[in-house]
Amino acid sequence: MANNDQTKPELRTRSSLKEIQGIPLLEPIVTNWDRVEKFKAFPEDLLIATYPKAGTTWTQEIVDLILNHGDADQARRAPTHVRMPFLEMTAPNPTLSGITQLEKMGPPRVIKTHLPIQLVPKTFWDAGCKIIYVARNAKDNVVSYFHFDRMNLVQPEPGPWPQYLHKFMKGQWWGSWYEHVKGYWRERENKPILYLFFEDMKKDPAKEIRRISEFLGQNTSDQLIDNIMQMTTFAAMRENPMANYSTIPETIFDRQASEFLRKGEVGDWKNHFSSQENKVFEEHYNTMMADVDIPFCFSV
Ligand code: PPS
Repeated sequence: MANNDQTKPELRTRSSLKEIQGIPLLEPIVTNWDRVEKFKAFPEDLLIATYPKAGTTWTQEIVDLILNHGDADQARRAPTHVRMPFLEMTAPNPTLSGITQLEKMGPPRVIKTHLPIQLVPKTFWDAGCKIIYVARNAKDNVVSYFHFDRMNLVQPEPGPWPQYLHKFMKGQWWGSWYEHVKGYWRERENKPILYLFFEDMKKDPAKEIRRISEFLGQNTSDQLIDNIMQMTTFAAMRENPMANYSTIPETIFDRQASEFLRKGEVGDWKNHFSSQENKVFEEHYNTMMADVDIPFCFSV
């Protein structure tokens, strides 16, 4: 048993939660919240916002390649979280602390966040920064999040799947999926937000890469779009050490529990939801989403 304890670093590292404006976040993020609030954005900065596990890393890689005109070597200059820091994340390792990284960078910066729209620092709106929001259907999103919480030893303990599904429905770390996707959806016409869907990226990646390129004001040729599409397939990114988070130590990412790039599919929820869970989930989903019409797709 003693040996087992030594091989279970999650007992020491999994974070507790604290709330900001009713949104539960990892405790170190809340402790350092004043740095997020005081953050100064440049007008040229781009924010990539998602509910966790909705396709952030994929979109980051596409954006970085577009901005670097498809230069693969340039896109391999550093791991994802160093090239495009995670705004609110804070950790003892400075390369994992978003604001510490961002303060060393000049514009234009590409910044990742999982914050719901009401917690996005005002500086981004004041500076008129563009935002790319990526949404993923709730069922695949919760499955991906479950496996991520099993492997990420900093996140709170996921517990068994049935209970995890209920936690997701109630709103868990980084808050309610429902409110998150609705918040950005409602603002997409008033603010410079490009709202994308993971499922569209799977169905027609070239089309979505072109939309991103146009949103960024880049003139990307069809050939370059095709090259970027090839460099950002699930298989290509899974093999790319600068895009697959393999540089994160095993004490944080337990790859025996799950890979970061796990399956990358639409419809994997069918392998996880029992028919009863699906029924209860759908009833709840229909209630929660009754006030909006966001065209989510649950299979392709
Ligand atoms: S995080 O931790 O919130 O930043 O995670 P995020 O990057 O948002 O989501 C991880 C899921 O996205 C899948 N992924 C991809 N799918 C298809 N193609 C590409 N290129 C790709 N890159 C990442 C990744 O596999 C996770 O989904 P699951 O379903 O768990 O595999």
